[in-house]
Amino acid sequence: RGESSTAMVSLPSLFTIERHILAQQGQHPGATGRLTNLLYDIALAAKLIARETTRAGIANILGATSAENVHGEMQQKLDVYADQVIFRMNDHTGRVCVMASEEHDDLLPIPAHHQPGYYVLIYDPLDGSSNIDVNASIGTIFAIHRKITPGDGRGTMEDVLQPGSKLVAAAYVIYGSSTMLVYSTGEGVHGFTLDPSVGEFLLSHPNIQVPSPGQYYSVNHGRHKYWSPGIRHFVAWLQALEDNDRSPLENRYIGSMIADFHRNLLRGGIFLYPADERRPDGKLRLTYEAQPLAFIAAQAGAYASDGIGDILDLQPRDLHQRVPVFMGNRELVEQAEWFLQRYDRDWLAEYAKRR
Ligand code: P6P
Repeated sequence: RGESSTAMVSLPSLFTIERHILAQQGQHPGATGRLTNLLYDIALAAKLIARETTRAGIANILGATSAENVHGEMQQKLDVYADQVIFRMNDHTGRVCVMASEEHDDLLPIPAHHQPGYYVLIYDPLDGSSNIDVNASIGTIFAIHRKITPGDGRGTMEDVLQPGSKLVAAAYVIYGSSTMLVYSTGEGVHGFTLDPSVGEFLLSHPNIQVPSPGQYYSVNHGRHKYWSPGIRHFVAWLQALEDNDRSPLENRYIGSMIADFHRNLLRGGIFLYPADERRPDGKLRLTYEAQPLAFIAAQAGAYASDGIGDILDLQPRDLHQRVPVFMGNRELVEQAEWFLQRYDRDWLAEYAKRR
């Protein structure tokens, strides 16, 4: 008989997201497990959406539906699928008191026959969906608040429109060459890669911290003619046009915010979608795009600004309000703030009235 081998089989890091979430809960003695279970539900929704995104071409869910979403954008079928999966995964668990989605004008109440819960779930089911048909990376974004209105009934708009600094947790999923889920509950930022063969998100990027100095900048140069003087000067600074003893940053822009944000988080850099002549408040949405990513950025040692100050300090006025966005290494974002202060005082004064 051969020697009995005592060598352990080499197992990949089998630290699943469920185990990680449970371990994080363990660090909060008073934790009830409600947030833990909500995060489990989010991870499961992400697996279901990931399965469809990889099958989009085969499952003939490419292409737009005949429906338009609240912003008049043609709804891609995968958008609709992702939106419904997330809602149905959370409408009956008794963990959520109200939901809100990029795809719906108004709040999504918990159905009358289900018990409402303690958390508020706001989400962008499939950001960058215009990239589905060209097979570019797309993403899902989640923001989780506590219910703040009295009583244990259904949540209201007041529960949804809270500053990002009040977030309990935030997460994004990026459906790219692999599917990753990145989340934070305020205890650092942790990335998990989906192993489709076992259907598990396995810890692959523990304690993500943005590297410094940043190497990349992500902006849509096609909008240069609409940019303010401050933005033009800032982008020229990023390109080191006037500065012979400084190297330019590399430009990378996919046009899918999650993909651009994720690269800058892992490699160091800045993603910006500034206000311009055609978009006086920028393009990106505060409650389900900028706030959750600003929460994650802050937990990863990075910073997110609207050009004046920390996005986490903004008090949302409207569920779908837009906000200028500068997210990444603090020194790069603060440099953008400096150029706006130096060259765009009129725009800043106008914007500050709406802020
Ligand atoms: P533009 C995708 O439609 C999106 O909302 C973000 O994901 C992305 O960063 C941005 O719009 C791209 O906008 O104007 O550069 O095409």
